[in-house]
Amino acid sequence: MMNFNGLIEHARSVRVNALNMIYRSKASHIGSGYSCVELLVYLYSGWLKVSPNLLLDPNRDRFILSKGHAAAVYYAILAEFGFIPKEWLDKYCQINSLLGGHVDHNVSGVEISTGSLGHGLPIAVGMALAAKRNNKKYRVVALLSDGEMESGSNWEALNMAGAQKLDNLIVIIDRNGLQAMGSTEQILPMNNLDQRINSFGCFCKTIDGHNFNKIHACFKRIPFSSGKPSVIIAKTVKGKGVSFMENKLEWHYRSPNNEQFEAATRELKQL
Ligand SMILES: Cc1ncc(C[n+]2csc(CCOP(=O)(O)OP(=O)(O)O)c2C)c(N)n1
Repeated sequence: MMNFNGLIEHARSVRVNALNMIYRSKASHIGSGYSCVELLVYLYSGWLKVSPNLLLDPNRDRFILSKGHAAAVYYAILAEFGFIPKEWLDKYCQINSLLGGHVDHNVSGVEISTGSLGHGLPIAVGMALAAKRNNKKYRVVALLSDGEMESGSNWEALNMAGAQKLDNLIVIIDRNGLQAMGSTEQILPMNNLDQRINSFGCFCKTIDGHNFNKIHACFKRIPFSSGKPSVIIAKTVKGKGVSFMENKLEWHYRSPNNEQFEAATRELKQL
């Protein structure tokens, strides 16, 4: 049985660390990171069969953060779960730091570099196909943003994943409804996203992406259907955890000033 209190504590710690990193370096994408904290904490708290000792194990599960601009939160996750030293976070986005503003595979625990949207899922499909061909049991998880579903490469990849019956592939779409310059619905509506995904031979479920009970209930059932990729549309809130950032477009690029940093720190302590 999982201890959800422990997971909530990890989520708080990751949000605090990412806030410090982004404030210190005047970097961006805090809202993008905050929307996927619970999903990442859940995956790294035990669901993924990967650990700092298993980095080169050919049977390890593979995780790809396709929305590589959420690097601050992902690096905070890697530090939280022992893949990199916590002190490295202090140098995030600074000269001579290994930790830059987009996810880099030179960092221990990172499978592939990401940041140019639309590439994570096609690579994940290749990895999942390789597992099937080589009779390996590992699973491949790709976490995408919703705006990223505007890239045709993702639909090509889903089409292939369904056709190849990749039930070792798990796709999570961080459905926070906002992208860089507006809402996803203003920029390119995603009508019937779940039905469109299912029509490619995948099995899609929609969950609350911040609720550990719901996330756990969903992940226990993977694969949702034998012979089909499992796709999770995780309904999330961009900027989740800090009231004045939640669902606010400007927190895609904005970096907190002193007052905002202090107010956010106070709120995160009370969560
Ligand atoms: C191929 C490509 N084009 C443009 C960008 C610039 N860019 C960075 S984040 C972003 C959109 C963010 O919205 P979304 O993809 O929904 O992610 P969110 O941060 O909301 O989770 C864009 C267009 C990019 N990283 N890659």
